[in-house]
Amino acid sequence: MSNKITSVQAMEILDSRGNPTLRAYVTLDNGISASASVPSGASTGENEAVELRDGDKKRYGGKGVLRAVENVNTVIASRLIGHDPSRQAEIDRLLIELDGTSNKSNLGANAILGVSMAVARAAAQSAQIPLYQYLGGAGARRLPVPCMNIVNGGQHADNSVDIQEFMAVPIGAPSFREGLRYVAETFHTLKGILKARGLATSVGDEGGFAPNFSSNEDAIETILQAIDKAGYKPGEQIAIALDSAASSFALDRVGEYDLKRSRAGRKTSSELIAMAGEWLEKYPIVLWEDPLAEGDWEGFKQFTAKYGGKIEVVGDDIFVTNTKYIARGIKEGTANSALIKLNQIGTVTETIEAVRMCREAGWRYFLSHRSGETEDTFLADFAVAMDGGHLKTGSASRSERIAKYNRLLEIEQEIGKEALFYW
Ligand code: 2PG
Ligand code: MG
Repeated sequence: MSNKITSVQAMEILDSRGNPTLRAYVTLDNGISASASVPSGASTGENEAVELRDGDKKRYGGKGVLRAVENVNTVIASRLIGHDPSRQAEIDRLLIELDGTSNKSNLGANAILGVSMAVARAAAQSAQIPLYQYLGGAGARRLPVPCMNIVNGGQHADNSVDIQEFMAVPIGAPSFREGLRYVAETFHTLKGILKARGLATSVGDEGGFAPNFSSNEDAIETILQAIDKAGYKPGEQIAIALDSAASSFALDRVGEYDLKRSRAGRKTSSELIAMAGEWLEKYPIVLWEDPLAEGDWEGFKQFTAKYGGKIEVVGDDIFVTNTKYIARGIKEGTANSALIKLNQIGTVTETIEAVRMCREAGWRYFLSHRSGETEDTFLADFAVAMDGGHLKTGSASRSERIAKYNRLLEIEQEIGKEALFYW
């Protein structure tokens, strides 16, 4: 029996940085009601779908989202009422048409995505199946390897580190639960090492430590030390993944960079690529996201030609979860994987399309949170549904990150013996 949407509403809430974001509510004629909250990035790609902000400096420094809330309560609500929530693709198409722009700047990607996710949740609840199964089908049983961001730098911290994210990846763990334990223990051990060195143990936006290391390499070497001290074999049980977020240290001229924070100086794309080669020789790195900036398609291509046979090369800012840019990347050999963030593109259906494109090209795809998050756990279910085998959702601190890990533990328990987990 099909159900109908009877109400669509939104409100302004706060994200993990204390900035306003949008929560949407969808109610059905069978009494079911579901909500979803939208995350927000700091190191955003230029071509991301547009978050609609009020710009009224008297409220939250202009970051309020009351206009986006209003768009949900009026235009969006009147268009969706009466529709069947299980027709996700149709609903997302209506939302895209209603907005009428290519980057969702009219109604706001925050307004559109909140509703799109809440619709999926309401439909799953109506079908009485968990969200990961509703979106992923009966075969959805692979838990993602948690790439835990235990050191934060770049735009996510005020420290001496240029690379934005240093992740510990439990490649040798037998299950999600054990993998999470491996990297959480490494996080705690790292804290002890930092303390002993007199370095700060306060955390950055994604919950990783953010001390002033003497260099980017020092951060990696200290993490390797922590892995070892926690009782794990670096490279065998726990490997390293990096997100350079290189757009954040790129100069205006494409192909030129300045590693200012660590005082490593200016570098060209070729020099950055050569430096990466040295690190790949020395350190057990299995994945490298945004090693070059979003405009540096040529540098990306060279990086992938050199190292793509050995590691996963992920494009984030350069592809922005948009099939238009992913298609170009596939054609040009720009990377071999795409980062997937729901709010970069703005609807559930378009995000699934991006995943499908990667899969069909034999690429990997890496599911991701944003640096500004909420307690919403949609991402956890979505990662299992998309069957990508890995995700990043922050460190072993800050409840907005832990909420996703806890939901994944729950899903693993629910799937039971049938659960799969492998790198
Ligand atoms: C990234 C993300 C998430 P932000 O660069 O991959 O870690 O950061 O949400 O700030 O864009
Ligand atoms: Mg990134």
